[in-house]
Amino acid sequence: MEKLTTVGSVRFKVREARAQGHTIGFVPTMGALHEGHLSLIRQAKADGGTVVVSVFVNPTQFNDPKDLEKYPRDLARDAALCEEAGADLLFAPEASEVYPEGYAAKVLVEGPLTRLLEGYFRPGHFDGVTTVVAKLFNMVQPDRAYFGEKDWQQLQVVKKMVRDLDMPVTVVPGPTVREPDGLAMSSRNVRLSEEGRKKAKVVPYLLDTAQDLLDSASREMLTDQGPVLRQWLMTLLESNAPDAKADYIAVVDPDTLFDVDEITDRALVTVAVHIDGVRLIDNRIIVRR
Ligand code: PAJ
Repeated sequence: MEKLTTVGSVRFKVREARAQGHTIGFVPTMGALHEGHLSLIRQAKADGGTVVVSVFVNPTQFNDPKDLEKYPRDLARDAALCEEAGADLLFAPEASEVYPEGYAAKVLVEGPLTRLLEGYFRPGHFDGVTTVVAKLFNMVQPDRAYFGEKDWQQLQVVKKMVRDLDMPVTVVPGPTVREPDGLAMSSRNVRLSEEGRKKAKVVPYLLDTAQDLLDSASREMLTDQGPVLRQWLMTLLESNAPDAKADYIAVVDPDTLFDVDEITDRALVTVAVHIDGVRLIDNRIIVRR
């Protein structure tokens, strides 16, 4: 695996790989790699061709400067993990390479998809994500780019950007990887205290319970299961983790992210909860049976 830091060098290496007849799979990350990231790299590897991984803690997507400052960074460890998972090229540019002095362009997806949920609670976040992902796509020019379902809304926003701007890349989703107790892997989990880590189990518990609740709502022929479920889950959070604070618990259409009332086939349950000073997000598809 080769480590690259400049746009010029990544372009050169990608061009070389293409000349050898390889397609390009790309996994953008902010580092602090865990099994969630590594599963995307392995997925990319399994699809064949050359696999490029980027590690770049993108300053423009952090709406909270403290969050950016506290973001864990360990490039040597990340490089070793990338190599082990099968990456061919690691692209880890400095902030000045991505946003040189005087940089002024932005790529935005407008509308409810970026205003709802994460967009509401983290203003400007998705503008930073779409700008950096568009730039990374231009730098790497991948055939396929892999994004985790853990960040469901991000995945939908990136798909929309690609569709609306006719970007020649296929967005490939990867399933959420979880700890043995169900907590979704996240670079922020290391910030949880021992106590907080135990409390965090409430998040996957809520998502699992959501399916059971939908099953009983259907048996009782309840209508408006969306708002009913949301209320039940809110109550469940309050009783199981009284000091946790939910930014949102929502039952939405998986594509548009609009609240759903009647669940006719499937819905996405998505949550953002502050536990022990750490903001955790997670989601799960539930199905009407
Ligand atoms: P980051 O949080 O490092 O995540 C990189 C990729 O890994 C994203 O596609 C994310 O959805 C995926 N991922 C994270 N945790 C996962 C898990 N438990 N299971 C499966 N996939 C998981 O998301 C970003 O970085 C940035 O916004 C980025 C797209 C790199 C733009 O800066």
